[in-house]
Amino acid sequence: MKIRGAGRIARAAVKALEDYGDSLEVSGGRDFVERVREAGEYLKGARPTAVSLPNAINYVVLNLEKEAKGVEDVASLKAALKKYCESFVERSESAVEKIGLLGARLIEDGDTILTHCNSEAAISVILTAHRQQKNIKVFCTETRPKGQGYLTSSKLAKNGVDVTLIVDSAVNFFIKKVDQVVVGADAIYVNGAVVNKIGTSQVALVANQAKSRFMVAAESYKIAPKTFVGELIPIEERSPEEVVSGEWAQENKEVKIRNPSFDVTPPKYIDSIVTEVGIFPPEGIILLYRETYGLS
Ligand code: RUB
Repeated sequence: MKIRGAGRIARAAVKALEDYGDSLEVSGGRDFVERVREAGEYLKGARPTAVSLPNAINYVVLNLEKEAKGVEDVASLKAALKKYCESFVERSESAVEKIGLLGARLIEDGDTILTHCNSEAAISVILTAHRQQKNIKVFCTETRPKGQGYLTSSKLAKNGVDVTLIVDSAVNFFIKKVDQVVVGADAIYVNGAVVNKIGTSQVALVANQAKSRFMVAAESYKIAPKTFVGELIPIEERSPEEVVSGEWAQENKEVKIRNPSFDVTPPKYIDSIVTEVGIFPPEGIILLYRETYGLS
């Protein structure tokens, strides 16, 4: 939890893989690739829900494997690993900028926006609209239990945006004032359902009822390819200590505490998924999947 947000998690993982590869002392190319592959598998276990993490590792490792065929010189494989890690990081950072530009097109002057959690991509949309002189107001949910909304509201306010911090349970109270919800994603199902911070689906339900638009801002590498064959994305469950103090838990041992960190918002509650390669209705994500993974 020192590194939060699916995009940052993916970039941190490939940087760790690059450092690990650089520090490896091995005798041959095959050994090098094998050790990098193993380290990649280990890193993938760090955060089970953010599919950006395995997608980033796979991008680097598969490209390294291709380049490594017949190459035994470790120095040139280290250089290849560095090249692919850096190209992922660059692609990821530029995606956030492009999403900002595309998403801001859907924000109108005078709009009131609501965001949940702390998403670089969602913040990019909001800040781009603000920089384009659109007069916007933003509600940020607190995002219990980790309070990522404090980070988001602080960042937006420091950039001059008119921000109001609210508790998560106040979303329905304020929704009538909200023109558009903007959130990020940890993973996207091929059918356009979106996995994001716990509470996102509740916000979506409320927004749908109030006829507020619902935008997801997410890099294309958050599409989870395994969902094409019906696999589900695991939902990370964190420590009860994030929810209550140790002292309270001790005094109330009979109370069970659950702390799932993410939930799934069905496509019917989503108006647009803004990626760096275009804006899609949730039903259109399958096209992006086909383009990326080459299925005919
Ligand atoms: C963060 C979270 C974010 C997404 C998207 O959860 O749910 O909305 O990861 O973020 P946590 P980004 O704090 O538990 O990691 O757009 O930055 O990838």
